[in-house]
Order: sequence, then C-alpha cells, then structure tokens
Amino acid sequence: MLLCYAPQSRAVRAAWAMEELGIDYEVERYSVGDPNLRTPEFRAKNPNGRVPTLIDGDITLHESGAIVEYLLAKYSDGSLVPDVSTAQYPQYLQWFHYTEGMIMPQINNLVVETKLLPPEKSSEVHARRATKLLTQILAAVDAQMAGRDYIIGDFSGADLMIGHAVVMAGRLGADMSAYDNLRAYVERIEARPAFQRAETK
Ligand SMILES: N[C@@H](CCC(=O)N[C@@H](CS)C(=O)NCC(=O)O)C(=O)O
Repeated sequence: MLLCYAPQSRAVRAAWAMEELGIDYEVERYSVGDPNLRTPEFRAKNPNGRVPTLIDGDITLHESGAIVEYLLAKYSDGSLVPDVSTAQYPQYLQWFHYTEGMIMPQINNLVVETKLLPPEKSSEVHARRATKLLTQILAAVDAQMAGRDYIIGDFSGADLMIGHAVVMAGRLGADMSAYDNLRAYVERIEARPAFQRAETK
C-alpha cells in the first residue's frame, strides 16, 4: 500500500485511518503546492495533481473520503462504522460528508487566500469572509459534540474526516472561542497516538 502524502493536508486523514487500523503502508512525501504534484507521472495517478492518493495493488484512489471509506470497508473489522440498522448510522453519514460538503470549501478558500496566492493577488476581504463562514459552519459541529466525546458518540470513521477538518480549521484561525465542545474535541483528536503518527509521516 502506498500513500502519496503531504503534511498538513487531507492526506493526514488517510494516514490516520491506516494508523488506527494498523495497516502497513509506505509514504511518498510531497508538500502542498509542490511542483512534483504537477508532473505527467503524478497526474497519471491523480489527474488533479493532489494528495491524498492511495495505491493498493492495481487500485488507485484520489479522493480522501473515498480512501477512508475504502480502507474501512476493506481492512477494518467493522468496528469504526456503525451498523446500517442503528440510529448512529445516518448520523455517521451526515458528519462524514459534512466535512467535504460544508467545512472544506471554506478551508480551501482560506488556504488559497492566506497560503497559496502571492500577497499581491490575495484578498483580505475574501480571507475574512471565509474565516467568518467557517466559524458559522462549525456551530453545528459544536452543537453535535455536546455530551459526546466523538462526533457520533464512540470514535468512528466519521471522526477521521470531521475531526481532522476541525483541527485544521482551528489551526487556520477559525474562531472557536464560543465553542467549548469543539475545543475539547480538538484536544481529544490531537491526543490520539495514531493521529500524531499520521501528522508526522
Ligand atoms: N476533495 C479532495 C481534495 C484534495 C486536495 O485538494 N488536496 C490538497 C491538499 S489538502 C492538495 O493536494 N493540494 C496540493 C496542491 O494544490 O498543490 C480530497 O478530499 O481528497
């Protein structure tokens, strides 16, 4: 198993999933904005020239949510995914997909404005708007976390997605001062040894 990885990127989710599941994997390391992601060789693995990209034998996947679902379906004993007959299952889907659907678009905007564009092309107005929207979108996650240690109660595959996104949001400057539950969630995620290993591949 080979993971094309960059630190401080969505590739951490894929590495974290494999660390939690105890899967052996190799890492090909890049950085966000790396010209090596734009080569024809790399684009043959991922047409968008991005990470994560997972290669498992003759299977290549290049969408973080799909990679996490694939790893859980193929290599977990089912422990990180609630059974479809339970009340937790629709909640699992909801928060798993809230990550790329709601949180990440604002994180993308923020990263573009604050990290990727050169100062003469970036816009403080756009960055402020993205930070404000990101903070608003996190309110629903904070409410969901009330009385829970993880997003659906027990640690699950949904945390691999949304837990990572919430950690990223905090590091990028989302205002979590009113979100006590979220701040505790971030601490809980960052304390997991598998998450720590995944961050430093
Ligand atoms: N929806 C995709 C997004 C992938 C993506 O945008 N990855 C970013 C890092 S978080 C990337 O590879 N950026 C590299 C670059 O633009 O240089 C996923 O979830 O995997």
